[in-house]
Amino acid sequence: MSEGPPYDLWYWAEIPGRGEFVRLALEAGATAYRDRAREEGSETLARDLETRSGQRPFAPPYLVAGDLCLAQTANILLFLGERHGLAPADPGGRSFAHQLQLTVADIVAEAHDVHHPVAVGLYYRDQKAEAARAAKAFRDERIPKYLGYFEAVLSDRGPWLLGNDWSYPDLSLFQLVEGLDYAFPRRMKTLAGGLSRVLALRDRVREMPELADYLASERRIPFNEDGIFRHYPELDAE
Ligand SMILES: N[C@@H](CCC(=O)N[C@@H](CS)C(=O)NCC(=O)O)C(=O)O
Repeated sequence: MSEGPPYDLWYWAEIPGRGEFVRLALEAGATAYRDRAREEGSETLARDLETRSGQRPFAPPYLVAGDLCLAQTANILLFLGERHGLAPADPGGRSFAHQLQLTVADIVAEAHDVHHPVAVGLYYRDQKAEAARAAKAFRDERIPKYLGYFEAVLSDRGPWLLGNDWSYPDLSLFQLVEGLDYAFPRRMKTLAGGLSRVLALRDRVREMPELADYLASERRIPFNEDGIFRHYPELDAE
């Protein structure tokens, strides 16, 4: 079985979305990959997804590594982390990295559901009243709870989530904070005082030499209102 790089990453071409968590790990690990839907379009991705069988993905992102096809963002990162040294190799560290990534996945899903609280298949404009209620709870309770958790992890260890070296959950926490800042700038400003370690980590990732070229490139897709983190001013507040 051959599953080493170069890899094929499949993710919607128009949004950073969940694909970005994988992309950041591939980029920071200097791993060769093709971003297939960016090259060939999201229709090609939809066709590719339809024709897969066996260990088939439910939804993008998925990563094709030789004979392997891996889906679920945290699962892909577990694989890349192990294969490319982007996480500790010991069982405790490896598992804690995965645990942190799954926690990021949870808040990412909640951030999405703020603008789609009734149904994924409906437009935001068809669920605006429910979204306003969901946004208030997300802003008031969930953002502080999740980011407070990461703040506590960083105060136990630091300066990175797993201690002295960066690992893939750091890249994901960076992307999460960037996304929340984009979607909820007023709320994030209010919370900033209690999140000094999380925000310092965000800045540290932003300055990583391994990511400098990528973050300055057109490969890095800006947040937008088709993605997971959407800036609807009516859903933000202090
Ligand atoms: N739990 C999965 C979620 C995957 C997912 O929801 N992908 C979205 C794009 S970010 C999608 O295309 N979903 C299609 C669908 O749910 O029907 C992960 O973390 O990768």
